[in-house]
Amino acid sequence: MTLPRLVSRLRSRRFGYALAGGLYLVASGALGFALAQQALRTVDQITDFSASAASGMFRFAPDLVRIAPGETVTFLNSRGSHTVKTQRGLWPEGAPKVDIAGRLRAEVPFDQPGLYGLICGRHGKYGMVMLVAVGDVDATADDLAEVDSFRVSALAKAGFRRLLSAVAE
Ligand SMILES: [Cu+2]
Repeated sequence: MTLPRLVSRLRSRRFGYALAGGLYLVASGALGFALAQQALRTVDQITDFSASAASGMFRFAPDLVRIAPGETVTFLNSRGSHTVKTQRGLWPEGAPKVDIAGRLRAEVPFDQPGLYGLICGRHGKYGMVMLVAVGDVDATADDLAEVDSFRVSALAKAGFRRLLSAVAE
């Protein structure tokens, strides 16, 4: 083998490694992003007896999810005591209601833009509520005022006000 040919072969191998390394980084980055996005859309229902307050003992994690229309949220652990239910008064008109109970995993597509309030049937009284914001929506002062009329506990109202404030204009 001539020297120039050897050099060119080494070069191409090095280039090959670099290319493979680059592709690996891109692929793992894309996978990491996809997993992170999926994690953001997975809501766990938590019972944590080490929490100091009841509102922390029973909670949705995360309790605020922002997604694009048509995306799906996966709800985990609606078995046993936790449920996931539509909060009347905080739901886009005509959007299908959510009522999850007795399921380890439930996938819910949210097609219509808007603000979706969800409450645990058992622990809503302790403030176990959450909000799904679909599309480019912000809560208005009217949305916040509307919370007063909800037939839920003071802790649940406080939870909805906190979540709506977080997505306020
Ligand atoms: Cu619950």
